Amino acid sequence: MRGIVSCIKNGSGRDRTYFITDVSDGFVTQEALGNLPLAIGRAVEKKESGGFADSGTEVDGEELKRIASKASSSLIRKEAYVTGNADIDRITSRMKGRLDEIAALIIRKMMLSAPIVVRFHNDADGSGGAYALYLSARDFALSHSLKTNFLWIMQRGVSYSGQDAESDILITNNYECVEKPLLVVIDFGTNPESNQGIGKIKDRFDIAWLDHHPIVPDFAGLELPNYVNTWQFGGDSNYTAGLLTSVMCKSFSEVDTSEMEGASLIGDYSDYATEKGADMSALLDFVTSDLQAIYGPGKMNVTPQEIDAIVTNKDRSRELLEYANMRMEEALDNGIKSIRKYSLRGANLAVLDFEEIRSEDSKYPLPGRYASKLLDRLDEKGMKRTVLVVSVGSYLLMRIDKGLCAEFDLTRAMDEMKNRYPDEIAGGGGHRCAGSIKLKFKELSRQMTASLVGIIRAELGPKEAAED
Ligand SMILES: [Mn+2]
Repeated sequence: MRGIVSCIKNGSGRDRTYFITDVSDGFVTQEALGNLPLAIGRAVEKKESGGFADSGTEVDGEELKRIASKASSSLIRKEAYVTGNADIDRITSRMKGRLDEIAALIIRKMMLSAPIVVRFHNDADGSGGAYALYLSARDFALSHSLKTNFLWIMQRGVSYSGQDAESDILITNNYECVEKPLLVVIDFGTNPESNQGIGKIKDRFDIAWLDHHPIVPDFAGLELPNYVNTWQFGGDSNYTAGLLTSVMCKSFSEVDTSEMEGASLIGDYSDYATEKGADMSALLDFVTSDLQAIYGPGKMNVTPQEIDAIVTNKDRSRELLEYANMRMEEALDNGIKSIRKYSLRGANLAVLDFEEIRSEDSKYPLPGRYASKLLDRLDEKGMKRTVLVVSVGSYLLMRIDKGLCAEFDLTRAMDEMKNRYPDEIAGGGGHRCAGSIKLKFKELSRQMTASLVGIIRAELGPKEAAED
């Protein structure tokens, strides 16, 4: 084999790992350990005795990138992925060109062993997308004999901060490659709070950003060449980031990711959700939120490799699912006991302080998913036509029964709150049936909950107070 050094990873001490790209015989990469004094772009020959020898020639880095670009474009699959849901497939066909470009970018980085940092939101949607990318990339790397350098980071916040950018620069500083590193962002960050992070990273990394959150004005990511958001293509948040990422992967891989697609739709309460992926969704929610319960104390990050180890172990995943369901049931029972109820004209209002019932050390269940489940549970218990307000930290989450939200639009209550309390409210968003308000300080929670309750009661008719 004759190859070119495309990437070098500097280990601790003096050890270096060389990633060698063979362009003569298809496009494969190899890993070689040792203290070869080689630089990027150096051509090497594989020795019969093993290892590599310097061939004494060099290849221009630009030339190598050009060859890799051509090779990656030629591997993009022409046909668009079809799910069978006409609405989804229509949006997919509009995005195909953009998704192909992102797919080509990802596989080019893989071909040159450049570091790829994947940051994904820690819910069923974000982690489902990351898991789909992991399986697709693993399959692609195996079938093309590539050595890749993926780094997976689970994102707890909703923005890509300056600190995130600094951390990504630091961890990829160990690599010296012919190509820039790649940052892949899945299911978060479409807001101006990400602008600082984007400013720091955009000249040092290529960036592929896959999201489905409503686009906020002044968000700097819109300028990025590989920012893709379903809202730009006539879609909305129902087309989830996990689905978007899975569909993008279909441009270079045929690996079945339908479970993750279904899980992402269920996890984000998409209108496109079916029964498909229900267990995967519950499992991903649990695995990504209560890391301590699964992996022991001090565990902060979870990678798709770890998710895969659980998913592919039937006994372990069944056991975890049962445990997760039991924990959810407990939290719902406690929630039902702790809510405050108000009767309105032809409707109900339920208010819950989630901090009171959620255990301190555990992040499970996630508040958004919990609020939706609690609303379903109230309905099952005969409390129909309910508006639910759940306060947690500096957030007020709202959910309305589907029948009732045809008559009462939650965005009206949110707008009213923003108008009345511009100094207290940092932001908010959602739609007719579900939404959230972010407060500037969590200490405002009680006062703002009371105001929101007042607005809803005024809107839906102040019946004789029947508080209990
Ligand atoms: Mn999402």
